[in-house]
Amino acid sequence: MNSIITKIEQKKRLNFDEALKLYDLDLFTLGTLADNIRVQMWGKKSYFNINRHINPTNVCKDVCKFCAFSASRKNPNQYTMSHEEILKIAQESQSKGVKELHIVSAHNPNTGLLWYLDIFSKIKKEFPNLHIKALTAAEINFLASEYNHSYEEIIDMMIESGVDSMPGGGAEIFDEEIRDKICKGKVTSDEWLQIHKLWHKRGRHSNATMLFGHIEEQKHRIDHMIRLRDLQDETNGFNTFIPLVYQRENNFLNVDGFLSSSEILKTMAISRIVLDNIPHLKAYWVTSTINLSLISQEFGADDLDGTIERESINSAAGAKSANGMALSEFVSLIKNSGYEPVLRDSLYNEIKSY
Ligand code: V47
Repeated sequence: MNSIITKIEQKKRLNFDEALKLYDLDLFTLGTLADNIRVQMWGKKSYFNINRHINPTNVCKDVCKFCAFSASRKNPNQYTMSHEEILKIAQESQSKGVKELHIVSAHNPNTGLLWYLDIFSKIKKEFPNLHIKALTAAEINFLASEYNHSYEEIIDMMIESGVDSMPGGGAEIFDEEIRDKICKGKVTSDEWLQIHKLWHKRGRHSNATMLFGHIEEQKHRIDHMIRLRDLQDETNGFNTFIPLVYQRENNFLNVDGFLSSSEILKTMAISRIVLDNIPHLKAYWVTSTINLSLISQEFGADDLDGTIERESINSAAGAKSANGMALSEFVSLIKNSGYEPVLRDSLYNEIKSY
């Protein structure tokens, strides 16, 4: 173990076996190693943005077992928003100071391709200052296969319609055996990585998530991180890594028990150490809880996402995030935890320090 610690201190890259061994370290040693990296990169700054999540439809062709958001036997309330409804939300958001719209839908085969894409041009035309972070690689894969387009064609249409960056959703866990058990039929791991690669090749940025705390093992998380690290070496297009803690209510996965907080913090810290080429690590308070996200700042995380305003995907599965958080509360929570809240834009340009 000492040789692994020395490697980390000398900023040398860890291989799969070394990274997996980090789970054997005690929490505080691991936290200190990750915190040293975080402080060297970002000092005591904790980034966030003022954002609004919009989930325009929950009608979905795919059946991911962990998902409580899509309309199904467990959630019979189907909805699909009109463009007018979405524009109204964009209008309200802008007037409240929102800087980013995070727009992610289910895979609805009934709307047509233009319903998905035209809304972005309409938003850009009326609200050119709002950053549009939209369409996961899973949605791009769905649109490409449903409407007979290549990934490149869908990506070009997104750019023409005004999408600025891509969110990190749909990555789940890359290991093919686990992926088959939790979301068979959806975008494959290679396809997810290929779509982000093509997006990065257009000079655009994206994020990457990892859904953990369900049926995967520690080795699958490390494998996931290393596949992302390999792609980042090629493209340098990922801004942020976001470990999402699995929420277990109202879905078909039947996982008993939650991950322990120390396992979540260890995974945060290991992510910071292993992903030496992805600049930011997000503690997404929606799935980690706000308290654990604040503690995660000492375990490598430098970003707490944002105020969110509305959230449907994780709150459907039990997260306490349906109504977001007030800006003043968010800022004082970060300050009171000993960090410097820094309002950022979607590409991490600093707007204001509190
Ligand atoms: O891809 C679905 C996850 C993701 C559950 O890019 C669940 O900045 C936990 O990707 N328990 C969507 N997670 C959210 C997402 C995201 C969130 C915040 C910021 C960014 C970003 C991206 O939510 C899905 C899926 O992995 N999810 N069900 C669940 N039961």
